[in-house]
Amino acid sequence: MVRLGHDEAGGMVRLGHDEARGMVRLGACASHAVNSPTAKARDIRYLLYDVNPPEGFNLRRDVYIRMASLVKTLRRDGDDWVLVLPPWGRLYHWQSPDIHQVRIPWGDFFSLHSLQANVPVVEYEAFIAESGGPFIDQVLVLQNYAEGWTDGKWEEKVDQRPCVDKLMYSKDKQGYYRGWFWGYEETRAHKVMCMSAQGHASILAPVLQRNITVTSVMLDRAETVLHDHYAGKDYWSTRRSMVFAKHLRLIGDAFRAERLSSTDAGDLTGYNEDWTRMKAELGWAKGGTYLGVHLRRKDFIWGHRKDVPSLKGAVQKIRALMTKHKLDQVFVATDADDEELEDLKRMLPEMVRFEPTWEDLELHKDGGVAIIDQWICAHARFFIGTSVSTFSFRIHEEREILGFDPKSTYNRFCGDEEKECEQPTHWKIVY
Ligand SMILES: Nc1nc2c(ncn2[C@@H]2O[C@H](COP(=O)(O)OP(=O)(O)O)[C@@H](O)[C@H]2O)c(=O)[nH]1
Ligand SMILES: [Mg+2]
Repeated sequence: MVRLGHDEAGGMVRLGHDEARGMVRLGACASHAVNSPTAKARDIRYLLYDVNPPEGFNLRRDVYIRMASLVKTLRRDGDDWVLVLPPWGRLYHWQSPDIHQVRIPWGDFFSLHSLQANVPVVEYEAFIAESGGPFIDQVLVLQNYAEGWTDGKWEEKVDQRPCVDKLMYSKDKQGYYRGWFWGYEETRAHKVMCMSAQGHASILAPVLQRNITVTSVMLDRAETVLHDHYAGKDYWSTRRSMVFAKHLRLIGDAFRAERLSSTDAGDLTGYNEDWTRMKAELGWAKGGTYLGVHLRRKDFIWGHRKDVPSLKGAVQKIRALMTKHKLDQVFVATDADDEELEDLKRMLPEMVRFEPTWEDLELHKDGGVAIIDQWICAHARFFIGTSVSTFSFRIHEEREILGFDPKSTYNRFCGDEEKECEQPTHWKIVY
């Protein structure tokens, strides 16, 4: 049985990167650069990372924020660290048949230019080209402490330790380590070791700056370390920089206009391509005249979770919300299987869904379609999501960025028998 964990609270124009690497910078101060001890060039170093295989798309987006924060910490003092974007693929939920879903670059889903304006990043293939081949100097497999929290006392710490779980890397005949490496079979690592870590992402900074001196370091099981400061200014800068790729936003916008009569001008959801200038006042955005719904099913119902409604319960809530907010349109994003989907269509015939053709799916993949669903939900007048779904959480954030009244965003379905149905927390953007 796969563990589908959700430890949310618990992580390209290269901005400044090309300059710092030599030419421009040295050129500017050539007169004293060569001999002056104070003009020591910063070495370029690469931070790679990967996440526990069963984790889904939206928790991985959260881990990116933790790693971006670590890179910012590393860059503050010492070398010219660059974050290498782990290619997407082999995700548990991405099961559309006959579609090749591995080695997908970040640029297919996100605006690299926007990511770059937050922290220097490169795609994995660019890393291979720049660093001279598919080699990673050192892999650190992060893990918890075998002994747990000693004396029930929480403290931040990091230590090299024997591997707790079976190592997912093995030595080849030449002595290199082979592993998954995002489906890049030719990639090899020179060294692998396990590291017990307990605390926020930046506790790794001293280790990476002092104990390890090689150029490229990969943190595997990067979700082990927590956010440096969840929902703080730095968290939000990174989150705001995760602008969806323009082609996906355009598809979502065209769908909104055609099927839901929703436009940015009419709904006050204007978007600035430059996220650093996007600062919408809360309550400003009105959204299209539809109810946005994220109804998470599959593994969320298999365990008979008490906080997830039956289909019937969900439809009752949807109808109640449509009446209350005087909305006659409803957009539904869901991962329901075919059987549930048929039931849902019967109970809620007016529901609008984004249904990709096979060609759409081949082109944009399950990840792109998920983003389009999120984008459309993010523009609804009122949104309701599913309890502790990171897919729903990312929609909350997107609506916060667009400037919706929090009352229209932080809502979730309750289980049919759920007594105390606590609603999601409002995380306000810190600019
Ligand atoms: N297109 C689409 N995919 C969904 C939807 N809900 C779930 N999924 C898929 O299922 C995955 C859910 O995993 P994850 O992103 O980890 O979110 P979580 O498990 O809900 O916290 C998503 O990444 C999608 O691939 C939905 O409403 N629309
Ligand atoms: Mg998940």
